[in-house]
Formats: sequence, C-alpha cells, structure tokens
Amino acid sequence: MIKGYGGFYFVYTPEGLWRCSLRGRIRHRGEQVLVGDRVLVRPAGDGVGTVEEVLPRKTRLVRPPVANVDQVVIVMAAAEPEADLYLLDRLLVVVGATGLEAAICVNKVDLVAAGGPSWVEVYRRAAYSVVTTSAVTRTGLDRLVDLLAGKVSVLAGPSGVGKSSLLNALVPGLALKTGGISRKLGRGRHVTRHVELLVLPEHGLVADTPGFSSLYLPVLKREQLSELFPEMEAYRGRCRFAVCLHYREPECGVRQAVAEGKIAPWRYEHYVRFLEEVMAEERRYD
Ligand SMILES: Nc1nc2c(ncn2[C@@H]2O[C@H](COP(=O)(O)OP(=O)(O)OP(=O)(O)O)[C@@H](O)[C@H]2O)c(=O)[nH]1
Ligand SMILES: [Mg+2]
Ligand SMILES: [Zn+2]
Repeated sequence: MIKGYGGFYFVYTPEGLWRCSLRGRIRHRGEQVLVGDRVLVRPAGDGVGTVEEVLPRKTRLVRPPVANVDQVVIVMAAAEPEADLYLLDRLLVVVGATGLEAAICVNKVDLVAAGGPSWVEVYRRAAYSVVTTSAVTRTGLDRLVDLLAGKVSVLAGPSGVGKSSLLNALVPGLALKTGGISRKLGRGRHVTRHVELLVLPEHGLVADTPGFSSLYLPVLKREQLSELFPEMEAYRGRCRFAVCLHYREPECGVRQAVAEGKIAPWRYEHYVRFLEEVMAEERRYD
C-alpha cells in the first residue's frame, strides 16, 4: 500500500496502481493498514479492488508511519544549509538502533569544490554507503537510483537540504513542493503529515518526509552505543578493559585512536554526548 487518500488505499501491483477499499473483516478487527504494508488484493475490475489481508510486517516505523522500510537515507547538504554533523550522527545512531540500514546522501555538491566536503570521507571509511548528488546538475543521481532500487526507503534530514528536489529529479512528472514552502508547514506540530511512497522508475519505493522526527535515542544500553560507531570496532581490542565505554577508562584503544587522528574528533565528541545521555536515561529508571 503506497498511499491512503479519501478513504481509499492505493496499492501498487504488477498491473499498476489499484484503488482499493478495505474488506469489512479488516476494518472490524480495527486493523490498520499502513503505508508500506504488503497486502493481498482481490480484483474488482478496472484498477479497483479490495484489500483482503495485511501480510506480516518486517519493520514498522512510528514517525513517519511506514511499514517494511529497508533503509533510511539521511540527506545532508554540502552547503546551504551547512551540514549538521551532530544531527547526522544522531540520526545514524537512531536508525542503526532501530535495526534499519542507514545510508547518507550529500546533496548540493554543485555548490562546493569537486570531490565534495572533506567530512564525507570519514563516513565512507566508517563503511556507510555515501552518495554525493546535485538535484540541479543531476550529478550522482544514477548512484542514488542504485541505492534506492528494489528497496523501501525513507528520506530523512533537515529542512532545505533538497529531499523533495531529489525526488522530483528522479521521478518524471512528480511535482513535490520545494524551496522551503514545506519547511514552515512541516515544523508545525498540528499539520497533518501526509506520508506516501513514491514509485521510482527502477522499482524502488521511497517516502519523502518533512524530516525524521523521532530523534530520541531508542532505549539503548551504554555498552551498545559504540557498536553504532562502526569505525571504533577496529580499536576496541586495544582497550585494557574487556568492557570499555571508551569514556574515562585508562588505556582505551578508541581514545588512543582519536588522539592519533584515526577517528574523527567530532564523531568521538558526539559519541560521548550520546553516551552521557544514555547513562542519564539509565539512572532515571534505576
Ligand atoms: N544548488 C542546489 N540547490 C538545490 C539542490 N537541491 C535542492 N536545492 C534547492 O534547495 C532548496 C530546498 O530544497 P527542497 O527540495 O525543498 O528541500 P527539502 O529537503 O525537501 O526541505 P523540506 O521539505 O523543508 O524538508 C530549494 O530552493 C531547492 O531549489 C541542489 O542539488 N543544488
Ligand atoms: Mg521537502
Ligand atoms: Zn575503550
């Protein structure tokens, strides 16, 4: 199911988009049909049908409410607005802890020198998939298409980085509002957030969102946090303590790597901020 509208459920089928109503049985059970749900549809002729059954969900995001998401693509701008690496790291942790794949798209590379911003390499070396794009010059769009192909993805990231512009560039005929118009609306807490999955020409499904609002760190144990910083993995074995938070412990391989410039200073700083947050949260529930 890719969108709900006017009491109908629009289902993407191999034969095109079908407008469906819900079988009474589903409605009576109070079962919800979410965008992203895989459903069984009984045809009623001419692009119309009934949703007979909702298949079990692989995953379920709460905000935005989308089922069966495979990956979250975090979009940041190379400039205008300057990339917010704290937000990026926070989103990477939130997405990783939710058990979804995280990928990074650095848009607006037309505004900076060739090669893109230097921080991009840090994330590539940490083994994240990173694509650099421009919705204006269309640089890198083929790689973004590859990243989205065959998957259910959600775009996330701050306002104004070009999420809607990128989708407009990928889907001929699509005319999502761009240019900060949605910014003002998207921030208001009472505005209905309309979620829909767009069908990409290469069979990917992708949702544009006004931003990934679930910025709370999910319930994490303090020892788990460093697993969400993949570049720390290589140095963990050098810590004196088997269970090391890489915080104030002596002879810590991770802190050593930061001191030697092998781990980016801001990544470690953000790690410490998240760690302190997780620890404060744990104390609250003690
Ligand atoms: N130079 C340049 N400008 C871009 C690019 N992509 C988008 N823009 C511009 O950036 C502004 C914001 O783009 P949007 O696509 O509305 O950004 P968004 O991420 O969807 O923002 P929200 O919907 O508010 O979350 C618009 O004025 C776009 O024309 C790009 O690759 N290069
Ligand atoms: Mg937008
Ligand atoms: Zn350590």
